[in-house]
Amino acid sequence: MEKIVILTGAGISAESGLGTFRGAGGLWENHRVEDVATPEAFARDPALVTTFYNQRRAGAASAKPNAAHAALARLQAEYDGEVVIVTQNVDGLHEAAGATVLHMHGQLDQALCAGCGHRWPAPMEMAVGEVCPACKGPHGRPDIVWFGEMPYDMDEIFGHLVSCGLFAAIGTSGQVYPAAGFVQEADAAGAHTVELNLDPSSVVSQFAETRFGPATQTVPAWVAGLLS
Ligand code: BV8
Repeated sequence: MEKIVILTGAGISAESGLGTFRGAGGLWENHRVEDVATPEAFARDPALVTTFYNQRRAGAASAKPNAAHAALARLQAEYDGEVVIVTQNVDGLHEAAGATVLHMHGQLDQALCAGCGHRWPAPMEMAVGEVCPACKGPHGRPDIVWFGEMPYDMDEIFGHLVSCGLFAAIGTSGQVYPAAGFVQEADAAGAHTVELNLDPSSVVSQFAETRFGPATQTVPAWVAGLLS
């Protein structure tokens, strides 16, 4: 069966209680996320950025996967072809539902050493100047891809986009690149494209099919159709 590639965004975790970036909750303590999620912000005010991620990590740790995460894990388990899930989200809800995902923007429960590149499980509360367990330098940072930084796994992701038969984007506003450009790649490779969203994204016109509504309703129905 044809390979399915699925891109998820903050909207799939909204019904698990985690805020989205550009909805009403798109601000954090009156900061635009774009202004906090940058290497410049971290260099300028490491305490502000460290607190931002400590709060996000605590929120994500207490959140539970919802029916949409569960439906995608079911699709991966039962579909008799490859199902590749690429998430822009930094929470661990896809894994908690039993799915395997590519975290193109990193993940909250991982720490990265800006000095030696070592990665380790992030403590719930990271300190400014978190000591790296490998090089012992005070260079620990959240293992998150900030604006202006190169997302992870891009070669692997593009390899999937050009060889899939079906591409779906779920709960993403289509405002951040390169993720927002994935639909164009898949479409150019001849895949069928579908957007599942609460509201139309900025790139909705590039999708062959759209399904509107909350992810906990649209995703299980979509998966049931694929598996029937
Ligand atoms: C890169 C981690 C190049 C952080 C994130 C001008 C200046 C500078 C840069 C740029 C520029 N123009 C373009 C760029 C590039 C930039 C970019 O695209 N900027 C935008 C703002 C214009 N991109 C980058 O910088 C990327 N890197 O380009 O590198 C490069 C090249 C060579 C060498 C080096 C570098 C890196 C971008 C990654 C940034 N990190 N996340 C963190 O999480 O703290 S981005 C962050 O926002 C998220 O991860 C996500 O990816 C992104 C978008 O958010 P969404 O997931 O779409 O969520 P959003 O709130 O926007 O939308 C929610 C959606 O859900 C809505 O559609 C809503 O309707 C829907 N929804 C809500 N509830 C529900 C629902 N749907 C269903 N059910 C519901 N219940």
